[in-house]
Amino acid sequence: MTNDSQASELTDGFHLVIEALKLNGITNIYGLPGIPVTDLTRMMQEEGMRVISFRHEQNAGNAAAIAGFMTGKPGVCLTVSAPGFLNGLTALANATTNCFPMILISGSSEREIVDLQQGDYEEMDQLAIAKPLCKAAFRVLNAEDIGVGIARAIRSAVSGRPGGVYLDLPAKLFGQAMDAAAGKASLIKVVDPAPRQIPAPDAVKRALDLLKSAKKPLILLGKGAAYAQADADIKTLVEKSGIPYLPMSMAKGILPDTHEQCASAARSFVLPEADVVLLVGARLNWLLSHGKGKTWGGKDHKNPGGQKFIQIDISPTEADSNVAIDAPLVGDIGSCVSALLAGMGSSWAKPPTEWTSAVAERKNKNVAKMAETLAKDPSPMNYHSSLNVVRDIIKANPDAILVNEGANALDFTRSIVDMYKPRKRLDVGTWGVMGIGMGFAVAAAVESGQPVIAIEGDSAFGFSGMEVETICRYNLPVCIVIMNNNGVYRGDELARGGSKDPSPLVFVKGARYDKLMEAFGGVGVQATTPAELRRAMEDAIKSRKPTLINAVIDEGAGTESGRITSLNPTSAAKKK
Ligand code: OXT
Ligand code: ADP
Ligand code: MG
Repeated sequence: MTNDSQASELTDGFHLVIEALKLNGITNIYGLPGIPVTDLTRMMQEEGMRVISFRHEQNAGNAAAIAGFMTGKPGVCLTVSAPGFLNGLTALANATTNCFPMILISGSSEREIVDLQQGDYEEMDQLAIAKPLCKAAFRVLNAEDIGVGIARAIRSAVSGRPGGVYLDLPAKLFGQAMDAAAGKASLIKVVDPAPRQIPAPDAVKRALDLLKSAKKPLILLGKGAAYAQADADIKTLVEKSGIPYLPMSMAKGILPDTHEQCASAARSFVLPEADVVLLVGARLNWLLSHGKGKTWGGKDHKNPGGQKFIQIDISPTEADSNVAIDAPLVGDIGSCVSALLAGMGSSWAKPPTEWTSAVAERKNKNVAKMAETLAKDPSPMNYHSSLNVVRDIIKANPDAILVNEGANALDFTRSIVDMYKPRKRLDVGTWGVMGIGMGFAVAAAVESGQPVIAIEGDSAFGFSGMEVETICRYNLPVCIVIMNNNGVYRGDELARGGSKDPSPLVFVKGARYDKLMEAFGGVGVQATTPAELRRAMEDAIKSRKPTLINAVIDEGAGTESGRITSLNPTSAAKKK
């Protein structure tokens, strides 16, 4: 046989990347094309992948990250080199901070030119820059290593504590040819990418003994509990134990917020009063005042309140990061919760009624107070009267996904709008970052097919607003409601020092964000009353047409930084 007759079929880097992703069930790509990945996006589409092309990489990255949170599979963002890569990096870092599994795949310039700093097109040592901002970072130089590179990226993103992973693919890799059969054989289908981690029996016993000893126990559910998709067992744990529970923002809906054991409306009562707190996928970071200080009944911000903590977390080093954890339970939430359930047996004693009645009393008082405020109909609308409408719409459409960002627009929505199902509330998360809105909304619609309602502060919306074109282009069932108060926190602030410029905190008054949606063929509505808002939201849900409602809010209704005013340095200094 001559060499010619043996000529084998060839494949290349482009196709190996595509096949490796598809082999691992990854079919949605969030990205932005350009050198050197333009053809990759075309070929991905040709090969049956869904490529969602954005207007800015940060939004594509946020979309990938939240797709990871929603599905438990890594969301993939694809960017061009240097500037595109950097635009995607904020989302990668945010994914890592929030424990969302995501892979940022970026094209890059040629190693030999970058390393000698000879000024290549979009030259940058991307791998080195990404490393401190993600769980793991890899570069693939040879086509035969693509399978390993993608397998390592997937495993790193979803195993243990989930997070962001960077995968660097230099331009030259894509065109590299190799024997097709050898190429196929080099790909890896990752087996058991997020292995269960079973907690040790003695740790389970320690946790149960502590929980049993409690007079005023509390369960705190975090977004790790939502991510873990152990919804049925978590519900059983809460109900079987009879313990009041408090959901963190993105854990709302694991059990319906209307559940009788939900203590959201008694938050500032239960935290300092509880004696034993079971943390399920929630960190004692700033959102929980680091487990100490007045929030927990401590004397001042340096002192804990004397609670004992049980912490379920997949990361063994999370325990003791802020205060002592008396019973760490290391493992995946599904396995830990089912081990607790098994250990509780059939005769678990519910908490003393003095405790559950006290919680119920405080809760009912706050719920009644809230109902009174929600019933008011001021003109102009305020956060309460407009969000009362959103509350009804979500109640009627519990499968809809709620995306939420802003300061007042965030905090009021969290406390006013009840959630009924898990992983339906997606928001600014651990960093309180603005700019997640449209990326999250796009991915939520793409991944779930459900209607998406994005409640956006007018400032928050500005960070990703251009993606309304993306929403229209893909005809996604997204209804954006801009809580338009003409500014950051408030719209009524005046300039200082006799300046002719506006205050740094205000925007153009009476802006018509609805026109922005109309520019791309979507539905734009101006709403100045709750009735107008309700009609527009109902139409949007029914029609599934991209819709933007400019909800005009009293520009003086908000407070500085919403509920976290005390974190501003001037307020913090005053308190000392
Ligand atoms: O118990 P009490 O009495 O205390 O009452 C509580 C509950 O019991 C009660 N409650 C209820 N009552 C009755 N019924 C029910 N169902 C119920 N549920 C609750 O309500 C209260 C409050 O409850 P909550 O919310 O649970 O409790 P609390 O004490 O607030 O919880 C504490 C926290 C810390 C857990 C919570 O506050 C929280 O999760 N906060 C998150 C805050 C956050 O992340 N904020 C976003 C960042 S702010 C700032 O940084 C902004 N920036 C700067 C910037 C950022 N972030 N990013 C980037 C990239 N660049 C710049 C900017 C630019 S915000 C912002 C824009 C702001 O302007 P916008 O126009 O967008 O928005 P507007 O403000 O609307 O103008
Ligand atoms: P929240 O902001 O809602 O309080 P955090 O992001 O602070 O939540 O905490 C989430 C925690 O959940 C992280 O410490 C993370 O390690 C943990 N976690 C995520 N997924 C799992 C899982 N499957 N099993 C156990 N712990 C998990
Ligand atoms: Mg605003």
